[in-house]
Amino acid sequence: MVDLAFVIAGSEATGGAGLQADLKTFQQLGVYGLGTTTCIVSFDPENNWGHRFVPIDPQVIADQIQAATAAHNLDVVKIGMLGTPATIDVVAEALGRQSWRHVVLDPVLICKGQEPGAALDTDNALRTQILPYATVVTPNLFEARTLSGMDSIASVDDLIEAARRIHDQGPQYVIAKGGVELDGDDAVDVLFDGTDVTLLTAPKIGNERVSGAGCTLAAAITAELAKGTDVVQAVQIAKELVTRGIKGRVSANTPFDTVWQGA
Ligand code: PXL
Repeated sequence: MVDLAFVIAGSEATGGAGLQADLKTFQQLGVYGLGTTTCIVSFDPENNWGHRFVPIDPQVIADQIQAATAAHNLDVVKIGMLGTPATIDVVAEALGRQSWRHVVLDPVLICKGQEPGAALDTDNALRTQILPYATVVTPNLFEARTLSGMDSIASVDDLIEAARRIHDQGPQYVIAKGGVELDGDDAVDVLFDGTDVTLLTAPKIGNERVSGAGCTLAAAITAELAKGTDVVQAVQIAKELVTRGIKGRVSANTPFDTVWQGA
């Protein structure tokens, strides 16, 4: 029988990130995926590819989750972009309605190209209402800074400290991603399970961020967990898939290339 994975995330209309990247990743790893749309992001090609963001009505989000969870017995879910406190309310309520073997949270606080600082209420709602449900959380450097409350993360040691502080807020596993923003030749991710720190390193592939890398990493972890893979191995498989997907990236007219999950 095929394993199932559920994702609650935003649609990103160019196909590079969000729900589209998540479902492609599930398929690539041999997992049957289904998704609930929280919001619709349409980059604006006439305005420097800025984000046009439309939240889905909370009742419609609740309806989608009801349909998905009634149709299938789901126990592994990825949470991607939520975007508003009202969305976070309805998703938190749904997470609390049943038990989950794994909740993988990609704490999308802001997308590439968006103005920071506009969304403090959303950041706080994500921290207090969703983070405690997460078994695995995958912050990038900016998100790790926000969730840990640290002023700056400039080294791998800082990243480890951030992972510890985020772990204290509930998740069993924290994967704090250094990416291209942390200095050095390697892309370093820190995996902290409350006891041990594991460093995952791969040589950086250029110094440009690639759209969909974070979504794809968390989705690949989710797919592997759905198949019963343990967390450490799931993270390793996910990192390899993302590294291949960045090497084989799809170029576009957008300012960012995008990950190719099928590479
Ligand atoms: O890459 C983060 C991300 C996640 N989800 C959606 C997005 C983006 C970035 O644009 O639009 C829906």
